[in-house]
Amino acid sequence: MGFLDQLKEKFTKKADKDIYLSGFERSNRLLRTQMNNLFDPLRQRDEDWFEELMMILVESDISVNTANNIIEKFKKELRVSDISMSESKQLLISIMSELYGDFPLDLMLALEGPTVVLIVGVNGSGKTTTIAKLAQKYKNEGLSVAVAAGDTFRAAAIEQLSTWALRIGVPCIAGKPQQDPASVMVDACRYAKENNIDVLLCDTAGRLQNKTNLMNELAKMFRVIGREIEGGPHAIWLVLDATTGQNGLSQAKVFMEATEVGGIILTKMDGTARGGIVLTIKEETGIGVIFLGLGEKPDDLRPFDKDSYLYSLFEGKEHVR
Ligand SMILES: Nc1nc2c(ncn2[C@@H]2O[C@H](COP(=O)(O)OP(=O)(O)OP(=O)(O)O)[C@@H](O)[C@H]2O)c(=O)[nH]1
Ligand SMILES: [Mg+2]
Repeated sequence: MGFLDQLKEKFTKKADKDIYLSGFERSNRLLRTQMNNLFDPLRQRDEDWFEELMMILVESDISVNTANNIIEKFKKELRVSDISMSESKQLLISIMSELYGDFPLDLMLALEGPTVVLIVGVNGSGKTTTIAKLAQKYKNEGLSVAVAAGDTFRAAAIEQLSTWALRIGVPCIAGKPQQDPASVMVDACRYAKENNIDVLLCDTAGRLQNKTNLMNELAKMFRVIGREIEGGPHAIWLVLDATTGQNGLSQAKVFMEATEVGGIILTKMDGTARGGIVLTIKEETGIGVIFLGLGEKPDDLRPFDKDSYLYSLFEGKEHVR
């Protein structure tokens, strides 16, 4: 069985397949058409063909570096085996899968006490909405959840998170506008310990006025969280707006320098984002995508699944019955 058939077999059994397909539809339609033309059995794999492949990959938001790596590996494998067009498409996908590798998929809960998750990322990337989604997810899983409004920079941010918390039915620990976010974290950690909260999700401000300020503010938050709760924060997740593509990635790198980001949540994948960004992020930062945001509602969060992702990238709706 070829790699694509294996993916299809795995994919058709997944509970999330419809969401993946409809969520990714807009992102991947163009890529799929281009790939189908490229892998037409009547075409020759000459230099022009590889150039076209390079362009398609780069247009799908795979960085030039990553695309070069993929094509180099692809050419090397093709040199040792003379295979048909459709087999070579499978080979390409398997190379992309291998390149992505494997990455932990969800939160590791602390053995004892609350597990603290800090959500960071630039303005408007979707941090607060993602916290609402995560709160809903962990609550659905039977865990006790609280959220902390660590973005005291904008008054509206506190209101936004507390409104979500009320709707989802989880407590929200908030301070006053302009209050030191670290002091909100202290209150939130104490609340979590006293109330046997399993997962504390902390929102942060996304402004990036300068790197030193950002680093200092985040460092202070870590310090106080660590002081209140052993081992905390247990996870630092970076929220990245997929529609900003490689531009967003370079902004994200600033956060990665400032903090130990352990995973990425890629939002707005339901829009016009191009799917290749997932591979670029992993290749350029070594950090994998844990969740995908596929809409604005608390239910619109899906664990990232490599097989489903690759399958919907290359095949899409018309191939799944
Ligand atoms: N379509 C879509 N919209 C999203 C998604 N995630 C967030 N949004 C929207 O993006 C906008 C910004 O989201 P927020 O959650 O406020 O972003 P933020 O990072 O907290 O922004 P700041 O607090 O200003 O730094 C809102 O209109 C959200 O509804 C997603 O997965 N899909
Ligand atoms: Mg926010």
